[in-house]
Amino acid sequence: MPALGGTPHDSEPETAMTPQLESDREPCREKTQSDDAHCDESQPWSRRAFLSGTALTLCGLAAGRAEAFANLQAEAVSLGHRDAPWYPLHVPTETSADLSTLTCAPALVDMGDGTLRGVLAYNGGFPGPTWIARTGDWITVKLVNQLNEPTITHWHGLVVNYANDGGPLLEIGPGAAYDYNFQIKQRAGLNFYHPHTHMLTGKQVCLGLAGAFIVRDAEEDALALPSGAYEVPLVIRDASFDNHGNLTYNPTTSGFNGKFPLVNGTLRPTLTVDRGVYRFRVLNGANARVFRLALSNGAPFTVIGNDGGLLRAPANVTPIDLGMAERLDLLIDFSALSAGQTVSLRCLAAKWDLLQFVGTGAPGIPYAVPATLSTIAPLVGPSQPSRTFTFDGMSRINGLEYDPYRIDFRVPFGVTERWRFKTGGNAPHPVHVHGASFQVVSRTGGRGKLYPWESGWKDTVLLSDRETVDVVIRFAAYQGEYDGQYVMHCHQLEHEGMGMMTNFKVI
Ligand SMILES: [Cu+2]
Repeated sequence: MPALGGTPHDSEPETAMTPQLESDREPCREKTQSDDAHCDESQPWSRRAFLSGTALTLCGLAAGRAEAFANLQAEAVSLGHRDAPWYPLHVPTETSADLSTLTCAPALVDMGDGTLRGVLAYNGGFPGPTWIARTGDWITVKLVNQLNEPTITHWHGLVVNYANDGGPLLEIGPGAAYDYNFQIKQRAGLNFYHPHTHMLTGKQVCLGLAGAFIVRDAEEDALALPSGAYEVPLVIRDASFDNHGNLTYNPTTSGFNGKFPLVNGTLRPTLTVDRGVYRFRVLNGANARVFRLALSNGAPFTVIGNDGGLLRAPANVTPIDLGMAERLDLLIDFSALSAGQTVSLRCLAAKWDLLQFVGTGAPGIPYAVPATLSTIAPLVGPSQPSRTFTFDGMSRINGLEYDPYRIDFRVPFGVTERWRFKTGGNAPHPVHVHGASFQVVSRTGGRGKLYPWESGWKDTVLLSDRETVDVVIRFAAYQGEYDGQYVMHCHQLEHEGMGMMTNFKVI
């Protein structure tokens, strides 16, 4: 694994990409009555909220908080400066498999700068608590909806039956609760829980409802990977504030495009690192942004895992395009980073420094990556596609917008199929399938190749403009008219909300 050099802390690198709030901020204006409704009603993709008159917003949560807004203005000015403040990376609270209640509610959180900002939170956390469970554990948790609109939680990456999958028809109203009860039957990996509420997913995720769900198993244990303080989840997303400094959801026709990045809900985060190897569990938690991840000194990442857990073998690679809802398991060796030196995790596409690492100079844990991480048998499917799905425009699959009551196709249980995903444009379309993981076998058109982080098992694959991607998939966990009902959809959440989703059953 390559060891990093760094940049002395006191010399500003020429290519620094400090997130700029000043030029991107929404114009200062007086709060008007329409502000209390701006999150929804004017947006055509929020047709459900429009129709129902649902008006959950953060807008009223901290209304009149002029003080917070003044702080934001002062901060925005300072950000044009090389001494822009960086704040310690927040690491979400961990919870074990036996968490009994998961409550969705508005909350005020500090994103690092001391200002309390309105978000929607799971158990008060932004992101929500990081679940740490093991294969075989049972999850028995009550979801409590303290929002003023429906919600339901989906366990992205966890293979569960219909009743536990959090699909759009399972939503619960304000004040209601939903009982989940399922066993984790899959291998170790980083998963992602978030609302999957019909036509409200994009808004609820954007306003803060998301968290990491880590599964561990004996295979992973045997690798003795960096752990404790040396294993850090990184939930990366973009965000925008309203005039009161609260998170806001203001998508355009091309999706929500936040003005600045957050990692684990922290503005301009910094993490002090010892001279050793760290394991980062990375999730793209954005609604509509692909991150092109790289380190500021050009060193490659060592990728050891992705959506579905460990890869067969580590891969040293940079940059990495990480689509929405995709995950990475990365090792970074900071053994060459001396006290006070910095190196940053960047998004080359947005020209943002996402996270600044600052060396402590203290000895860390060395780690030699094994040449083989896992045994992954290739899933052998047909040479020709069993089914083809075209992702049309911004709202259709095979020409159809989502209808929660229409079953579009049925898949035989236990049979290996080859699914083809195609698009002519309006990408990125990260295609996510519920109910099974798949293996990506080809990409033609567009980027024209597969990448090391797409090997092994995946549940989300990035489809860029004019690409055709084939995956091999086999549903072998749940089946039946009820238990076997799942969705497949685009994880550009505004596309999903507009209808780029389909129902199917595993029979
Ligand atoms: Cu899409």
